[in-house]
Amino acid sequence: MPADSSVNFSLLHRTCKLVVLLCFLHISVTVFFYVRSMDVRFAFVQNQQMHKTAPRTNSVQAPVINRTGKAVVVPGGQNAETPVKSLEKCPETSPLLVGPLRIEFQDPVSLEQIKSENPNVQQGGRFKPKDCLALQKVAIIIPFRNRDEHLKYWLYYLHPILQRQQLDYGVYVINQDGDVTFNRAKLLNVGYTEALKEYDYDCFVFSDVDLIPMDDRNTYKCFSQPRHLSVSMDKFGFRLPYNQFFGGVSSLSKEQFLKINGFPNNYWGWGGEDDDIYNRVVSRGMSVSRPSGEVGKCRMIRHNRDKKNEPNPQRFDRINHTKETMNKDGINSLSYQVVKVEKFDLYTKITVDVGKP
Ligand code: UDH
Ligand code: NGS
Repeated sequence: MPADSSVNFSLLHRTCKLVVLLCFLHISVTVFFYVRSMDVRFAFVQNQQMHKTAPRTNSVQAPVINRTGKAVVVPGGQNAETPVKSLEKCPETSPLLVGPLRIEFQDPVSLEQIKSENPNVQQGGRFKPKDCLALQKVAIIIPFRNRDEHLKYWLYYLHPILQRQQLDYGVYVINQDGDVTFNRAKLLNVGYTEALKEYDYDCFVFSDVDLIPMDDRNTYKCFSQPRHLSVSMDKFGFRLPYNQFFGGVSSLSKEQFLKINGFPNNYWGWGGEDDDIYNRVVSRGMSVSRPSGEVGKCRMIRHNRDKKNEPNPQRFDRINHTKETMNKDGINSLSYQVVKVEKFDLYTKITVDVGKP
């Protein structure tokens, strides 16, 4: 081999070595920066996720009221003075309302279905909005015996409505034990008393189990005067049967309820107890507030007269004497025995012995 070709070869060899070395260096530097950028990206994603989940963790905690009167949510263990997220009050009119609703009772509904469609309802039928502070704490009291099919429709329709109304609410089914004559008003008094043992409710909605509102603008809350909500029922051709009618669904604040000494305890059987409540309201200088006929439309689930709830022959005499009897017959003279309290997924059932006529 000639000498100059051997020099050329050695030069080529060295050049190749250098190129390979440079390539290796280049790859190392690229890999180094790539791995570093992955670390940063991972940390960023982790950080983002923490930010996303943090308010959810906070929102299940009870808000406290700070010195400015604003509710703040504080994470457990931290100084209560450190505001993390403040819950604004919910608006006067919920932005979630949709207006008229289609209500029908042809297809059966199951409790499992209702539960899965209302994942935010807590055990015992409790709910409060996550993103704002509800304006009222409402206990919904249902007088009950042997109407499980009606109760399913009630839960099916009312839970979504009440959540859209942004209420802090609980559902209490007051089940009359035994088979003595039914006493609707006394059961409602029991519901008021028992619900208050559980939570500081400031408003009470008393609803028959078979009445469903046809418009979610008919808010199940309290007003400056006792409210009658079931003002245009399908069975009365969507109008009031008479001006003083206060039956079906009504609401009273705690203050209004106490002002009338609650409801009468001695109306056994069907009829008149709602007229007595109306008399109590007006005799204490209050009036009845109502939604419009359009917003107050509701449907009743058709049924036959229940056993042990025959028309009460004493009702006419009793409603003629409300003024004289209301001070000693009411929440101040209520006596009953709780037989059982059951916390179901969608409601609290309280079985009570209300005595006999
Ligand atoms: N209730 C029960 N079980 C009873 C009786 C009454 O759960 O055995 C409750 C229930 O919430 C009902 C409310 O009390 O919605 C009022 O009951 P009601 O049956 O006195 O009043 P309603 O207007 O029916 O529902 C009146 C008799 C209808 C007879 C119709 C005949 N076609
Ligand atoms: C009145 C009853 C009320 C009852 C209303 C509607 O006559 O308790 O009918 O009844 N008052 C008296 O009997 C004194 S309903 O047709 O919904 O069953 O709420």
